[in-house]
Amino acid sequence: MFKLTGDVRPEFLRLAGIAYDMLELKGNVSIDVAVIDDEEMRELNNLTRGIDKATDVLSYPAVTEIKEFTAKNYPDDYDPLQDAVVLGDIAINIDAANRQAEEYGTGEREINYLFVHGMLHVLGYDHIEDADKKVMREAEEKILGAKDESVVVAVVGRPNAGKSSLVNAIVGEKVSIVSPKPQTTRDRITGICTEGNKQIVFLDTPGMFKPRNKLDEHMDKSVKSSLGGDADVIVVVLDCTKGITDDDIKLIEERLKCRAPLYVVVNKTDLRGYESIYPILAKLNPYMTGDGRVIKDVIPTSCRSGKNIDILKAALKKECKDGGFLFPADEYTDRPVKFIIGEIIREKALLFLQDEIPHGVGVAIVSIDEDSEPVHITADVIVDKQSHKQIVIGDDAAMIKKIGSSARRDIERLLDCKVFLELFVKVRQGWRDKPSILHDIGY
Ligand SMILES: Nc1nc2c(ncn2[C@@H]2O[C@H](COP(=O)(O)OP(=O)(O)OP(=O)(O)O)[C@@H](O)[C@H]2O)c(=O)[nH]1
Ligand SMILES: [Mg+2]
Repeated sequence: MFKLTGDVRPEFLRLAGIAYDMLELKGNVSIDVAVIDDEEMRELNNLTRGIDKATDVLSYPAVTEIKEFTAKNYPDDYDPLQDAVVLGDIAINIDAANRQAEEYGTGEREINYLFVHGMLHVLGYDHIEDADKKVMREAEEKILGAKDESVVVAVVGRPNAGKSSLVNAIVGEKVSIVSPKPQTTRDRITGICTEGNKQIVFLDTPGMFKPRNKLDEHMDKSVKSSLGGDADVIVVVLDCTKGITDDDIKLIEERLKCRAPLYVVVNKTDLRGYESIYPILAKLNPYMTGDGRVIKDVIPTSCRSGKNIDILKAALKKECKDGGFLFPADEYTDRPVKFIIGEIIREKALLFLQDEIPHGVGVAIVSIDEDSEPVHITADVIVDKQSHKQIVIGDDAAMIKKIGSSARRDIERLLDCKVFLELFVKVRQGWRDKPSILHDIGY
């Protein structure tokens, strides 16, 4: 991923992202950008090059060789705070950009051009020889002319395989809650990853299972609608510690009948290592070669260590098609904040309650007072039975306090402000079968 520091503009980030994909860079990189005026540029030229001139752009490359950008490959240029290899600095002269704009178009376009020009210098491009100049010019035009593209990806698979973890890992934000319990995800959640001119829209779905009540039916419908053709690409997630079942094979066979390219992710490789993948590959083999529609790629991953997540991301970026973005570039989910807050509280309840109340907890946000300081949030934690209420509250209210304070920390990170979270435990018998309660809690 391409990071920027200094005078960061959204368009610079977009252009850097396009260059990153175009040049097929690997690992995290960063450039520091300064947007300065004539006077500052003259000073900088005097100081660093002994020239008394206000030029339009200056680049200071830090690395000379391009290989995978890891801390190991670049021990001197790796910045742990950014988790990126610092490629160098660029200074852009805004006065020069405005002067040149009269000749080349708008000032905005000229600033972007200067950014791309400077960035390519930092990446080793040059225009001393005519041949190099042509190559650099072509790269500049390709980057500046790239159009926005997107793809919709349905993530499916058995409960607990790591679908939500995978979506969160690629999006880089927690859009979908994760727990060691199967059927953590109850609804279809959209996670959005935008980098450069590519936008990947994930539909994270509940794991497949047989419905027992109205909530289950709702979850089942969410899966079916993602499978029903509104996705451009399907990613089937398997858990390498569980192997591959007949249900998984059936799902793969079904999906291969459709037009959407199919990827298989074999997750949790940190737990078992690659040897556990071979039996899975052996079973998948018939679906990986042949004349008809086949699995496009099988990618072993670990959401825990981050292994190969970038490979999957790069593959999905290649699936993006013309037609612009589906969501604004700075959004990472289509879910309202209220829903995510409820989900965070539910995640903590699932986490701390172990198996005492299997899936019996629902969360309804009663109010969010953004005018108060800290922001005051009130929520109901809904359980099925009176006996469950006591378990959720715990001795001396220890359990509900634990759920509350852990949820509060995550919510504060999400909202980027201090939060006062008040939780009430309520008994609503058979709530999973009551449409009105399901509606209240956002399903
Ligand atoms: N060790 C390890 N654990 C993982 C990995 N990916 C996910 N997990 C864990 O597996 C459990 C299930 O992960 P989820 O992302 O909630 O799985 P899911 O497929 O979305 O599950 P449902 O929503 O219930 O269908 C959680 O405890 C995760 O922390 C991984 O790569 N390695
Ligand atoms: Mg999930």
